Amino acid sequence: MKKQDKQITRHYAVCPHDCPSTCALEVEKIDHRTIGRVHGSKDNTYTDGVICAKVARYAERVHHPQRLRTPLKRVGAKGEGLAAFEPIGWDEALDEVATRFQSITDTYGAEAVWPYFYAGTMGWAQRGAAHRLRHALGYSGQKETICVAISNAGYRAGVGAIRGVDAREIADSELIVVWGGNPVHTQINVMTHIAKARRKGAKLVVVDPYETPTAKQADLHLMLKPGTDGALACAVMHQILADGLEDRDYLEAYSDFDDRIRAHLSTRTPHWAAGITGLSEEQIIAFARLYAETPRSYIRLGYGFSRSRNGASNMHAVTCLPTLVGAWKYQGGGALYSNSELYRDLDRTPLHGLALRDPGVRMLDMSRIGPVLTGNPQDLGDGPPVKALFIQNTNPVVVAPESARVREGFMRDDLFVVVHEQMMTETAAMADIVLPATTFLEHDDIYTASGHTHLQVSKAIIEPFAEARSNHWVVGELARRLGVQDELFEVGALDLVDKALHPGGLPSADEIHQMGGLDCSLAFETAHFLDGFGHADKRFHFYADWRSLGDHDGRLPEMPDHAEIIDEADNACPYRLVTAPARTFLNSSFSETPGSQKKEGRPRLLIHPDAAHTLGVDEGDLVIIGNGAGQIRIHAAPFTGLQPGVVVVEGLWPNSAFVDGVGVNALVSAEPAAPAGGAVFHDTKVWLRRG
Ligand SMILES: Nc1nc2c(c(=O)[nH]1)N[C@H]1C(S)=C(S)[C@@H](COP(=O)(O)OP(=O)(O)OC[C@H]3O[C@@H](n4cnc5c(=O)[nH]c(N)nc54)[C@H](O)[C@@H]3O)O[C@H]1N2
Ligand SMILES: Nc1nc2c(c(=O)[nH]1)N[C@H]1C(S)=C(S)[C@@H](COP(=O)(O)OP(=O)(O)OC[C@H]3O[C@@H](n4cnc5c(=O)[nH]c(N)nc54)[C@H](O)[C@@H]3O)O[C@H]1N2
Ligand code: SF4
Ligand SMILES: [Mo]
Repeated sequence: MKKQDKQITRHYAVCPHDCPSTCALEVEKIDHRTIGRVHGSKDNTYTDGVICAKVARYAERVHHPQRLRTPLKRVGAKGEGLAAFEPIGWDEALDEVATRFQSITDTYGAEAVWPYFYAGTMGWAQRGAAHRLRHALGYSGQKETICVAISNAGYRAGVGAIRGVDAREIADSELIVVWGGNPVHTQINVMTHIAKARRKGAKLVVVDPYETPTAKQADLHLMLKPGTDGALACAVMHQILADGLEDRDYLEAYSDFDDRIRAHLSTRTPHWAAGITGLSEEQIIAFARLYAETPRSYIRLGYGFSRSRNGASNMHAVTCLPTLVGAWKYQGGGALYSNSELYRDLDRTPLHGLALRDPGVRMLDMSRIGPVLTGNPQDLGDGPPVKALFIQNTNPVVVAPESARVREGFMRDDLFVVVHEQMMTETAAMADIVLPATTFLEHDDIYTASGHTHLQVSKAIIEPFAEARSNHWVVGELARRLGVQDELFEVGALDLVDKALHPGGLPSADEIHQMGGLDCSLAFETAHFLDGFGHADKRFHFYADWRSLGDHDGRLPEMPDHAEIIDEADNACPYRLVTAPARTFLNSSFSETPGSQKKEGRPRLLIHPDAAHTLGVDEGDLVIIGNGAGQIRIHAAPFTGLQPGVVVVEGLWPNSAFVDGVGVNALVSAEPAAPAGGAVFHDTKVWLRRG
């Protein structure tokens, strides 16, 4: 044993990234500033000792030579990176931010300031910091549409609540259907539990437009066209009804299924769906029979398949399946999309500063940050233009749709931008003031999980790097300078967490930390909806009430169906583009770490060999991908695992990683999906040309 190894201690922590797995971690601490390897905790029955490779080598990220060390003020041009900035002190930085926010408020009104955050950390105290500042000062609101708005609406339409069957039950399933998600990339722990079931003989079906590493492992891969899951689900239901395999007693007791739905589905044949999905009738029928004849069937619903204009309707159609066959009744049966409503007892009021909120303040759609910053009147409503941005935990210059417009907005000379970050991201490079942020290893927080059932508290393991400070601290300092007097800004992060735990009778933050997490799983009856679904009538709804979920234009079909509102390929744009998550990035995070860069290589266009042949391109040749919104250049990677009309770019790479410095979100539309907004990252028609 090396001398140094003796000093290594192991500490419990929680992965803060926007990943449904929210893993319980064991972090090797080398000294008060340094970590070693990160491991999955064996004590947490969902994590079960397994984590992804990118977080296992977190030392690469937390000790990255380019971590931001001090506050910075931009003295050079926007977008040029570190060289355009000079270090300043915290007081000078915070004073300047407060002065500018105040003068903008005095001139244009408080709504001209827009705190903008997302999912860099999922911890409630740090992530909610921007909300607390917003509500205390009447700054513009943020419609949170970039990730779960579409999928939440689709799941709620049928089930009536955002929770599902405990994923640990997958071990007892006989059939697992991974629908529209790629857990090998995006939440590895699902695969751990699937492996347990498969050792007992369970089958795996994957529904995905390309042959992902998850699909590679499947017994059956349904490689459909993007945006056509509603058609597939309807044809499966058609076949189940035609074969008489539906659970009539269950439907009667637990749903609003009736003859009108039956008659509607009788027209949604496998032949009809084959034409829409590009699958064969035989595949659809085989899947329908396998599904209906396996009682313990568990559908793990991904987010991916909801990121289309018709995504909510597709999500709803798929949730009808376990209801039609009564799979919800069985151990290891039913479905899970997200458990985010399991943690009802955690009080959001202090975490988001809701008691300070003025409901009259305007809301701006975060997915439309491009149109918002470029002054689109429909987006701004009757409020002022956005004159200042305060950004924490997100990298919109890379991750948001219509990135050319996002960039144009950030380039405005009259926009004052503050970015609180760990790294010099492409968003930070556009800022006037950059503030250095701590990582989860340097601050405290509480985490809920969408993929499992534990509430967890994580505490700092090492000292803050250089002058890095937490979101909570920064917001507290700004609030004080802006004259806010409220204890939410004065207490420590875990005191704030305690304020959220106490009203619901939950243990304290310290206690939850000591326990290594609190399992909030529900009793079988409730988790499986045997005591009723989430709607007032306690039934599952085959009839979706989209209006109540925000669809005032009637864009979505009431019954499960294929809604023809996607960006359908045509002569001018004959291909459909999917921009799926890469395995060793997490959204735009980790694209700076050497391990991830080595694994991912460079941005690649996955394209069917026949399509590549038509274009006259081979492996490594340049291709231009374009549509009405813009064009990008990228290297081709011919790949047989997709339909010839579909192409895939995995990411999220920085825009600068692309040949012309223009990234994939330049092609993605910011048109809000029905019923209530949401970014349509996988719903894009494009043309291709040899580059
Ligand atoms: N490694 C890694 N992990 C991540 C992330 C990451 O970027 N990288 N992102 C994190 C975040 S923020 C989230 S929200 C989750 C998302 O996790 P997932 O639930 O996996 O959803 P997505 O990652 O959006 O999409 C995954 C899959 O959806 C497929 N897909 C796209 N369109 C369709 C469609 O129309 N129908 C069907 N059936 N499938 C479709 C894509 O081909 C892709 O394989 O993952 C988290 N985990
Ligand atoms: N083309 C395409 N675009 C997508 C997607 C896709 O599938 N395809 N997925 C979309 C989805 S699902 C999502 S959720 C969004 C997510 O997009 P983002 O929310 O931007 O996600 P990240 O890139 O993981 O995190 C952003 C930044 O947060 C910083 N950060 C982490 N922790 C902290 C902290 O404690 N404090 C501060 N101040 N900063 C911190 C990180 O350094 C990182 O640069 O991207 C979306 N964009
Ligand atoms: S990114 Fe996801 S899989 Fe990886 S450690 Fe974090 S929660 Fe676990
Ligand atoms: Mo997300």
